[in-house]
Amino acid sequence: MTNKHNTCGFSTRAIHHGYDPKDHHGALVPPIYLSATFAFPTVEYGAACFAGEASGHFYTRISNPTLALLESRMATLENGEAAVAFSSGMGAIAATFWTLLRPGDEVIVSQTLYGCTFALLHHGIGEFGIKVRHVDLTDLAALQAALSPATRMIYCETPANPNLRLIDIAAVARLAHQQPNVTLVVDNTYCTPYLQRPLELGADVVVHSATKYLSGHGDITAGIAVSNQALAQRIRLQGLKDLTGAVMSPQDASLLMRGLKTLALRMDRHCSNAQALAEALQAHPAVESVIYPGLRSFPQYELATRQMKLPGGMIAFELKGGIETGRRFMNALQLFTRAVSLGDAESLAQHPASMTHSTYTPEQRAQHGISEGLVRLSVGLEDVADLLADVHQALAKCGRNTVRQAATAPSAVR
Ligand code: 3LM
Repeated sequence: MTNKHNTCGFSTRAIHHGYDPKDHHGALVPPIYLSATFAFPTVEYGAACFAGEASGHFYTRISNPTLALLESRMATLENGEAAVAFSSGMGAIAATFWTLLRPGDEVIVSQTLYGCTFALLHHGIGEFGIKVRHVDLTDLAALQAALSPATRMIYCETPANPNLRLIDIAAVARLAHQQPNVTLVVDNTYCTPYLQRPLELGADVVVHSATKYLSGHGDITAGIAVSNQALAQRIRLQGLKDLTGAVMSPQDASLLMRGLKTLALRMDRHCSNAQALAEALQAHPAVESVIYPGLRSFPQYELATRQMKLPGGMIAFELKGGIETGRRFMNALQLFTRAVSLGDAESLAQHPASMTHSTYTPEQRAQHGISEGLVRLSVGLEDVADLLADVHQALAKCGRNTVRQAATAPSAVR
C-alpha cells in the first residue's frame, strides 16, 4: 500500500492516501474486491495466515484489500495507527465493548448517549456482569470519585446525541490515564475527524457511525473503530471476527471512500448552513431555546471553540408550547425530511424522545438531560435560503393545526 501522501493535508489524504492507480491498471477509483475468500499458494502459507505469522488476506470477515484501504484512510484522518471497519456504528461500538470488557469490570459512561448505545449498555453488557456507571463527565471531581480499580473503560459522545453536551476530551483523558488499564473511547460521529480528532487529545479508541457524515449520502450503514495497532488488532480478532461478525461489505467500503473524498467540503457547508439556521431559530419569537455549539448562548461555547474546528451540522431546539407545537412544526416542514439518522445531504428533522431515544424510559430521559420537547435537526447541504424559508414557514404554521393535513396528504410527507 502506498503512503506517499502521509504529510499532505486532510482532503488530499481523504482522496489519495494508500492508493496509486499505477498499481491497479491505471484505475482512478480503487477496485472493489468482492471475494469472500482468498487463495493460499501453499498449505503452509495458509497455516501461517491463521497463526498470525503471515499478513495476507484470507477471509473477508477478517480482512479484505478494499476494506484495508478504507481502514488506512480512516486511520490517517483520525491520526491513529489502525482502523477496523464494521457493518454499522452499533457493530463498531458493540465489538469495542465486548473486546475490552469482562465480567467484574466497570465502565464509566457519560450522561447522554445515542439511544441504541444506551440500550446496549443497559440491556446488553450491563446484564453480563459488567457494571455500567453514568457519570457527568463535565464534572472532573465526579469522574475522579467514580474511578475505581475495576474501571476498565470510559465511554462518551461529544457532542452528545441529541442534546449536544460536550466533554473535554483532554481533561478526561488525563484523569483516565492516571490509572493503568483504563481505555478512553470517544464516539466521534457528530464531528468526524475533520472537526475533532479525539486521539490527538488523548483518547485511546474512536468509534463512528460511518452511516452519517463520513459516508454522507444516506446510502449505507457502516461503522469504524480507530486506535493504535495493538488495540485495533484485538478489536479485529475478537470483536469483529468472533464476537460480532459485523463486517462491512467491500461495496460499502467503496461508497464510504467516495464519501470521504468530499468530507471536508461537505462539513464546511453543513456547519455554515447550521449556523445560519441556529441564529434564525434563536431570533424567532416561537422558539423557547436553541442548543447549537456555534451560538454564544451555548453553555460550553469556550470548550466548543477550543475542541472543535467548527460547531457541526446538528441543532436541538424547543418551541414554546413544548412537544405538541414541536410536532406541528415537524409536520409542517416541506423541504426538511422527517427521518432519523443524520449527516446526509438532505436536511432531516426528528423527535428524539419518541424516536432515536425511545430506548430510554421517560424517567431516564429526564435523568439524562433529554427533554421531551426537543426537536433535532440534521442540517443538510441544500441552499441555506431554502432551508431558512422552510423553517420560517413551518414556524409560522405551527401554531395552527397542520397535523391532519400532513397525515392525509402522503405526497406532502417527505
Ligand atoms: C440517529 N444514530 O438518528 P448505526 N453513535 C451515534 C449515533 O448517532 C448512531 C450510532 C452510533 C441514529 C440512527 S436511530 C434508529 C438512527 C452518535 C446512530 C449507531 O449503527 O450506523 O446506526 O450507528 O441518531
